[in-house]
Amino acid sequence: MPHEDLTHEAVHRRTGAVPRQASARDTTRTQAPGAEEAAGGRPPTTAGQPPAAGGRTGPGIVKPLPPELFVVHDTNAEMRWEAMRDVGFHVPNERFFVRNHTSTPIIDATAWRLRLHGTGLRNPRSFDYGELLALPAVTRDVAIECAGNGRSFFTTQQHQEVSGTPWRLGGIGVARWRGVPLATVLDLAGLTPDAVDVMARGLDPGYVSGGVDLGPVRRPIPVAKALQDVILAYEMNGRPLPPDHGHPVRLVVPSWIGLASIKWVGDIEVSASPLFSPWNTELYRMFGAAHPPQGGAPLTVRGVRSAFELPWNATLAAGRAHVLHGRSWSGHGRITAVEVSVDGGVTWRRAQLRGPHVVPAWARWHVTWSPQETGPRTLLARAVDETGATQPQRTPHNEFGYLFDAVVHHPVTVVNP
Ligand SMILES: Nc1nc2c(c(=O)[nH]1)N[C@H]1C(S)=C(S)[C@@H](COP(=O)(O)O)O[C@H]1N2
Ligand SMILES: [Mo]
Repeated sequence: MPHEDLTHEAVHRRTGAVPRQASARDTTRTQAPGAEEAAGGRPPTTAGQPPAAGGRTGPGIVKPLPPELFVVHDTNAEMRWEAMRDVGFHVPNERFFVRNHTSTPIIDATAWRLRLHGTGLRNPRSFDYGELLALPAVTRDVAIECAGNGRSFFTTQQHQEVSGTPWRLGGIGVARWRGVPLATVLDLAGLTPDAVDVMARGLDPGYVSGGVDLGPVRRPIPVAKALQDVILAYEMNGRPLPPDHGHPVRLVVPSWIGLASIKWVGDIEVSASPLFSPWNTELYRMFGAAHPPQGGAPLTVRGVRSAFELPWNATLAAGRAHVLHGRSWSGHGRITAVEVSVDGGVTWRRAQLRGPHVVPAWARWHVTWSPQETGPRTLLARAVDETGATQPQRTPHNEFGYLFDAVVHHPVTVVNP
């Protein structure tokens, strides 16, 4: 990409007006320098199954996806919220949602290298797995949530057309991540004062969209965020990262959209000029009538959301007390209050918050409900966080259906016991 283009785009990006098509075209040819090297000289194999007789392929996910725990959407697997009932604060690795642009690569940690390079480093260098594990580690409870979580409600609640995976609310999970602060490895690689962007690249197969290979999943984050709280994680809930969640090493970017938490990291580019990829120009930005004509700024912090730990269309017996459990979360700050309505939003009552609420994770709550009459009901939950951010009745439309934060209408049926 010629330098003038970069400068030009930098100006646009800072004003939230990255030209959509031009930038996508400019970046599609970008190769991941050293991606093969980073994989230890061998291209990783992937979990994508060979096409079956009917030409159908598997989702490219390694772990079992039992239908009582997951809803599979193409290459992705959504967690069923009822699977969190009677489960603790963390989502077990076997139940954690999977969002893959392509398929899970199988990477040999002993041959793996993490290569740091770019104009923002004085001392570009590599780390192998053992070197990374030997560095001082941190452990944090952090949610990873897809920017598209809740997307299906644009259609079902707001009767609007959007494109992308039709998640309900199961595109989120909280795990206890252990790894090395990204700041530590950037420091060891001689981060320069004029570095502005840090872009990790995945070792999964390139993402093909509309017949164009967009290359490996990658998306820059500003140096300030990279130094603040980002982790190069190698453990998830006390176990080595499972293949589907980024083995051997992934980024964990607290409070930001899940895309920023790049899995299967092979190299990290640190640049003294702004970096671009299709994932911060063409994708993961707001487009549509409610947004700037050139598109909104690349998405970062997630909004407020709430979910019941109940099946969709759950049945509940009349004349009994039911404890309705749920969780709420926000990328902006601590959840301070949750209200629940069992009559479609006519009346609301306070839910009881319980247990810890670590800011980049979620808060658990419950209310008791004794329905008397049988028939269909709509349950609603809405949360407020410490910044005053709450859940609106409607989310302004955007073409890709990102960041649906409106109150979700959860259907249940009250039946005779
Ligand atoms: N290399 C790579 N990293 C990736 C992705 C991907 O497809 N490839 N998907 C991203 C998206 S969109 C999300 S929401 C999260 C999902 O993380 P999980 O699959 O561990 O739940 O990973 C992110 N990191
Ligand atoms: Mo995502």
